[in-house]
Amino acid sequence: MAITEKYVGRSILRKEDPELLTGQARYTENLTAPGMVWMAVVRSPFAHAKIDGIDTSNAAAMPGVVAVLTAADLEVEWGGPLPFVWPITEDIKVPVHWPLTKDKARFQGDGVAVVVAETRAQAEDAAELVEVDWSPLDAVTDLEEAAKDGVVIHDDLGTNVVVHWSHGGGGDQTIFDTADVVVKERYVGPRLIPNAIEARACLAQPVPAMGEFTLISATQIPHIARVTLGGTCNIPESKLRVIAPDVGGGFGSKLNVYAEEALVLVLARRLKRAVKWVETRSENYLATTHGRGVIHDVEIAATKEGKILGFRVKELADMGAYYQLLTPGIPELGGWVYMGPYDMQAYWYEFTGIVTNATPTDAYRGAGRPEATYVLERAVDALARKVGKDPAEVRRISFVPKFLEPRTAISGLNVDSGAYEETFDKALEIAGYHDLRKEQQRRREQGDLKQLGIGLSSYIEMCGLAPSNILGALRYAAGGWDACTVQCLPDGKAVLKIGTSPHGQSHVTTWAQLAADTLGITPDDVEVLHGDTSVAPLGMDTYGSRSVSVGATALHFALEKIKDKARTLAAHELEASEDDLEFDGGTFSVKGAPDKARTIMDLAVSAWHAHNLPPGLEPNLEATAVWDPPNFTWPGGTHLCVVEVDTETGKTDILKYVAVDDCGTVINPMIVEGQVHGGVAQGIAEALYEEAIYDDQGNLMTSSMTQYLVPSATEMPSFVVDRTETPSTTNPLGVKGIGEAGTIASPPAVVNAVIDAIAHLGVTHLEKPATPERVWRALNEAGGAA
Ligand code: MCN
Repeated sequence: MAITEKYVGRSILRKEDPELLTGQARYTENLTAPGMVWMAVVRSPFAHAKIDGIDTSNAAAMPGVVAVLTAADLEVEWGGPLPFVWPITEDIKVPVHWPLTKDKARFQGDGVAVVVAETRAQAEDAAELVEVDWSPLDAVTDLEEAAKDGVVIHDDLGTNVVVHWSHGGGGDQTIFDTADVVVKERYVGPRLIPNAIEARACLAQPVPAMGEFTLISATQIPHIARVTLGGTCNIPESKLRVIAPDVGGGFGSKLNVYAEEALVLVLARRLKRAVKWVETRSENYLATTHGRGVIHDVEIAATKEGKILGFRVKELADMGAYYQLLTPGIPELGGWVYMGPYDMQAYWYEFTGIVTNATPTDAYRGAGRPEATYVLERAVDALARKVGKDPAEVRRISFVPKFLEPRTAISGLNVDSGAYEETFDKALEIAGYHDLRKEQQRRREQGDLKQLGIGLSSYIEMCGLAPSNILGALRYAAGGWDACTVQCLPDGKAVLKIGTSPHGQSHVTTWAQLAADTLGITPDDVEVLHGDTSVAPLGMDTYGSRSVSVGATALHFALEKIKDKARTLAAHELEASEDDLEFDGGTFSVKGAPDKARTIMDLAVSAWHAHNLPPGLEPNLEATAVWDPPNFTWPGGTHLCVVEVDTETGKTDILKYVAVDDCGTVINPMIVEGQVHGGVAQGIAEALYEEAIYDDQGNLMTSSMTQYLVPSATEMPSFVVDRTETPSTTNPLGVKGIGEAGTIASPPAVVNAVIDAIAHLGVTHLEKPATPERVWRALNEAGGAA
C-alpha cells in the first residue's frame, strides 16, 4: 500500500535536526585524516606594504614544523590565479589574485606565507616567527578617496577604478526634468562582515600514487569549487573530489573559492600528507569576504500626489583589494531591481567598482538586492515627506497591479508574477497601521520622551539563479541549471542525489517532502544525499535563493521520468494499456478496476529483480533530470517595523515587526518562516548594529565581536510572519525563493521607522547602522533632543 498522505505544504519537522542537535554532525573541523598536518597562514598586519624579504628560518626551526613556504616557493604549483568568474564588462580591469602575495600586501590579512606543522598550535606558534621585512605604504579604504588614484593599489592596473557598468536605462529619462517632484538623496552603506556560526575550514587528502585529491571544505559550492580549484591547482577535475560535509551557515561568504582551499591542496600534493586549516574568528573578520560597502546617489521622480514615475541610481561599490569569485557581479545583480514593486516610467542604474586596501567584498545574503531595496525604500519615504503624504499612500498608488503572467519590468527583465498590494494590505492590517498612526500622533502631541516610528519596506527580488543564457549574456562563466537523481530501491525506500548544497536551508527535509508525495512513501523513507561531487556529480550548488526554484524543480522532472517508466512497467504487469492507468498517491491503477494496482515501490522491486520487464526497459527505477530555468523567480512582499526611539539617549527598541512575503507555492511553511526569521534578524543587525570600520591606515577596527556588534536573540523582537502565495510562472512547482527575502526587505523598514519616529523633530536622514550615538547626534544637530 502506498502512503496517500500529502507532505508538501506541511510544516513537518526537519529531518536534519536529530544529528545536529545531538552533536553527531560532521563539520570539517571535526574531521581528521591519517598522517594529517596543519596549515597556518602568515598574514599581513599592514593594509598596504611592500615585501622586501621574508626570513622563515626561525619558524622552520620550531618543534613540529614540517614546512614554511612563501609565494615564491609555491609559484610552480599553480595552474593560474584564484578563480574570478564574472568579468562583467569587456574592458574590466582584473587585479591578479594569487593564493599568497609575493610583491606587496594589499589588505590587512593578505596571506604572504604558510607554515605546516604536526599540530594546529605548532603551526600557529611558528607562523608568528616568520619575519617579513615590510615597507609600509599609504593605504586607502575610503571609496571616493580611492577613486582619485592618489594611492594606486595594483601598479600594473595603474588605477583603482576598475569597472564601470550601466544597466543602460529604461523608459523616458526626460521624466527627471519634467516631473512635479524630484528628490535627490545620498546613502552610504557600510561594509558588513558575515558571521556564520562555523568559520571556514578545509582539509585536503591526497592519494599520491593516483594523483587524486579529496578536498573537504566548509563551502556552499562543492561543484563550482571542484571545477575552479582544478584550474588553479593544476588538478584534472576527474582527480578531484570535493565534499561539503555539514556546513554551519554561509550567508554568501562561503559562495567562494578561497586561497586556503587552494593552499591545502597544493601542500597536500607537495608534502604527500593530508593538510588541514581551520579559520579563527579573527581571521574570519580579515580573510573571509565582506559584503555591501557602497555609496548611492539617487533621484526619485514623482507626481505631486506622490505617484512614483522614475528612479535613477549611481553607485560606487567597494571591491576590496582583489576580486574574489564574483565581486563586481554583486552590484550588477542589484542593478535589475532598483524599480522595486513600483510601476515606473523611467529607470537608470550604473555603478563604478573601486579597488581599496580592504578585504575583498563579494556575495552577502541578498547580494546587490538589499542595496537596491534599501535606497529605493529610503527614497520612497523621503518622497512621501516631500509631498506631505503618508508613506503607505505613496506606495499604494505606485504599485504594479497584480499580474499572474510574466510582465516586462522597466529594468528589462521578465517578472514571473506578482501581487504586491495584497502583501502590503495584509502587513498593514496585521500591524494595525491606522491605530499606530493615531498612537504616534498622540505621543507627538504630548511630547513623549519615547516617540513612535512606523517603517515600511515593499520589495521585490530576483532570485532562483538563473537561466544559463541570461548568465551568459551577463558574461558570467558558468550556467544556472541544477540536477537531481532519484533512485527507487527494492526495499521501498528512495535515494535522492541532489546538486544543491544546503548549509542551514533544510533541503533534506524539503526534497524528501516533494519526493514522498509522488512516490507514495513518507519523508522518512527518503534519503537525500548532497555536498559530495563523487556522490552527486551534477550540480551548481546553493546561493541566490535558487535551490528550491531550480534544484527542487530538477527533482520534479526526475520524478516525472520515474513516473513515466513506472507507468510502462505497471501497464505491462497489469496487462493494461498505459492510457487506461490512473495515477494517484504513488499508485497506478486500472481505470474502473482499482484493485488492479501497482505502487511505484512495487514496481521498484520488479525493476530490480527484472524477471518480467517489457522489452527494452532497463532494469532499474532510477532517473536523472537536469533543469535550466527559463526565468528567475521574483518574490515580493512588505515588511513593517514599529519602533520606539528614546529622544534622550537615541536608543531604538523594536516594538513590532511584521513580515508578509510571497514566495509562491510554499513547500514547508515552518522552514519558510525560519528563513524569514533569520533573514530579518540579519537585516535588523544591518540597520541598527553592524558596521565594519577601518581607520585611515586600513586597520580593521571592528576586528572581533567585541567591536563588531552581532546582535543576539535578546535584541530581536518577536516576528509576526505571514504570506500570500502567488505561484511563479517560471517552474511547474510555482515556487519562488525565500532564503534572502528577510535580509532584503528589513533594513529599510527599520531605518525608515527610526527616522519616522523623529522626523517631526527635524531628523530626516540617518545612515546605517542607526546606533544610539548616531540617532542622538542627529537629534542634537536638529535641535530635537529631549
Ligand atoms: N522553501 C519552501 N517553499 C518555497 C521556498 C523555499 O518551503 N517556496 C524552503 C525550503 O525548505 C528551502 C528553503 O526554504 O530549503 C530555502 O529555499 P531557497 O529560497 O530556494 O534558498 P536556498 O536553499 O537556495 O538557500 C540560499 C539562501 C541564501 S542565498 C542565503 S545567503 C542564505 C539562506 O538561503 N544563507 C543561509 N538561508 C540561510 N539559512 C541558514 N540557516 N544559513 C545560511 O547561511
